[in-house]
Amino acid sequence: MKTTSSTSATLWVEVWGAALVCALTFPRSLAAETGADAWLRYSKLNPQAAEVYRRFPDKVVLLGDSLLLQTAEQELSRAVEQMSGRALQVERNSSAGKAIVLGTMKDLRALSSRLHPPHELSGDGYWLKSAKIHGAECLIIAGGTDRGALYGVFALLSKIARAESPAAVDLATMDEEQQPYAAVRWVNQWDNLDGRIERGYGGPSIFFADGKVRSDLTRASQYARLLASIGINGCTLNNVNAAPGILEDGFIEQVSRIADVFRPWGVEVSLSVDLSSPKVMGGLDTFDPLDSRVAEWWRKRAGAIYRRIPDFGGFVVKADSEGRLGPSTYGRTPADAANVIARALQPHHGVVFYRAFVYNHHLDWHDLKNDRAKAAYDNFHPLDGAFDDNVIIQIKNGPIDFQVREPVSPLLAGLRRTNEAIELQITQEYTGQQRHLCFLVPMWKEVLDFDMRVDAHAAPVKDLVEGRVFRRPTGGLVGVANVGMAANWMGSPLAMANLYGFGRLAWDPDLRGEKIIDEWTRLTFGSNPLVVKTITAIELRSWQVYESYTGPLGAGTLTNILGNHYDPGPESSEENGWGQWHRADHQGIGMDRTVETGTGYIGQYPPEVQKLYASLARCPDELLLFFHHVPYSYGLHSGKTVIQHVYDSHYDGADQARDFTAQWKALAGHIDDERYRDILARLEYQAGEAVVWRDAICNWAFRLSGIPDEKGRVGIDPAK
Ligand code: GCV
Repeated sequence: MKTTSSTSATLWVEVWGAALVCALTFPRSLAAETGADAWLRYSKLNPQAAEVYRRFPDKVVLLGDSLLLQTAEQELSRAVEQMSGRALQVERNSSAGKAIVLGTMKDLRALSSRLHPPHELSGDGYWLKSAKIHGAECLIIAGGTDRGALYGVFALLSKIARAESPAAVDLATMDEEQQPYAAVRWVNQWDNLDGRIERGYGGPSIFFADGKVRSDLTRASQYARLLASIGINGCTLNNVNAAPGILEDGFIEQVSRIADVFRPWGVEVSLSVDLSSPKVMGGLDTFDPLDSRVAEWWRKRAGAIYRRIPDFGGFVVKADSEGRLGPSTYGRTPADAANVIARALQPHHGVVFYRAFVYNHHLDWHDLKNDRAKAAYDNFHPLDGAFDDNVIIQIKNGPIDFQVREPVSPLLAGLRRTNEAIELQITQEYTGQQRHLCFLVPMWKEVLDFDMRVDAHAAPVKDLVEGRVFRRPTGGLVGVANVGMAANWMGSPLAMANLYGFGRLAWDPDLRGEKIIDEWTRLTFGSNPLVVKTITAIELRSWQVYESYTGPLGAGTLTNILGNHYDPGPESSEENGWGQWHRADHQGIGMDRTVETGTGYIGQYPPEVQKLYASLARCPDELLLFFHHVPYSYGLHSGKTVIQHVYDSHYDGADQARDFTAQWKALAGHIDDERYRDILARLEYQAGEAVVWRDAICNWAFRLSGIPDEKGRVGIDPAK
């Protein structure tokens, strides 16, 4: 740590001035660019921005010496130096002179009792405040916790890097208090111990290779920094389809090395566990959760982990799902299984995320009453109140499986006495696998804002998962991230907007999608107005464009579900036990999920939502085929028939995908060549794939319906 004493404000200006020259002659955005820095590039400031910040203090006063505060100071110093060329001096616990004062609220009160934010900071919140301390103008960065102080540093740096308006970062007026919306802001990685990542499109695991933890954890440490910068506080390292060996002593030892590189960033590590571990790796003859030997086994394993990793977060469990063993083997419930593990973790303050993704994938498709969408609610609603307080039920946003459009899972409103977290998928499994552009924040916003109308009162999903509606002690958001060794983390530079957006929404679900993508674009590509306008416009359209050529009207993503979850393959969903049916035949299309004539799924929602979806007159077009089976000639609210909508949306979508390429070309010379060419190639590829999708789905729909396209693009109109 640097401990030099003083540098004058003049030097600040001068060094900043030198940085300007540099910025004019060699802007970072035209330098070699791998995308590895993601949104933490800290490019040299442009002259206007530099002018705004030149009055900032040149000294940091650190109120404490915790690991996290040291990280916060180092991040601040490094970024300021990178952006301005100026080295900050660091002092400890001194309060003399103009300074950036960095610490917790507790430390700050000890320094000056009259300084307090408008609302008491709790947990990981922070306060950025310009104030006089002992007569000197200071900028305070205070956290409710050490981690909150780190978040405050990242927030300030983001403002500077985005070159926000002078008013927003004016030293004399700054006063911003932020509190995270949800306590749980976690990511899951689906990394296998052999280094492959299930549904990962950014290369092999940054944690594991050849059955071991990697010896070089540089990337893991960089990932923790990225996560911390957007307020993520937990990361599950391995696939929910977990290998039992992860709990062996030797492996725990290895995992502790990952925890060591995550700790300075305040990101807790956790592990996915296999429920059959007590038998498969522990040598018992059972894994029955009600057997006392099994309880003791989990207790001992938890103890072994916490001895090595005192800040370990907890376990994630996938059981009785897609071939995984679970409590049903012994006639036990998910509550029995979750609680036996929760009780082992409880003395150490760990939590269990028990996934609600429990369903039968051998459903009889002949039976029109069968419905996979009902599974989560059917399995978990009857157990409401039976889970211990350190259990969190992790619920996918929709009732099927991360399709391009689904209604929200009714289970989100179906647990009043149980903690819950919503699981969102950042990695684009069903949404183009990072080869198609699909910015998911607009979709997640719709999900989080959806009002479940519980007991006839407003109950948006964001409030349900955070625990506000039913006054639960904890809850939040979990995102399946699956970054990998690819230099740009996710395989595509533009896909990183989804990871950024997830973190920002977990921190504040009320942020507008436009604001999130504007922030991300400025941090990732700089603030050139043409660049910002073009990238934000493309990203904001991308989900709807992808939807329009892959899965319109709520029919699900019409992809090959038996293979790669990527190519068009609508027939693969039908006539098998997986239950992702569209029930498309020569008469009509869609799943009848009404209570009266269908599967009864709609009955799982609170009454007002039931009414919305049950009524053909009110059901929104974009979910029509999720809830109703209708003839192809059925008239939508838009005035089109279902079949004409399918044709039109596929042609529109493919056209818009082609337009993305044209829009992108306007950026030639305005961003670095590497990313310009990489993204252009991706968009050109996507435009071609959109045509493949368009033709495959339109021909399939024509073959089934026999109804030609009014515009003569699909099939042959016998009348002409
Ligand atoms: C990790 C889907 C995916 C699987 C995934 C599963 C889950 O079915 O295709 O790869 O398994 O969801 O979320 O458990």
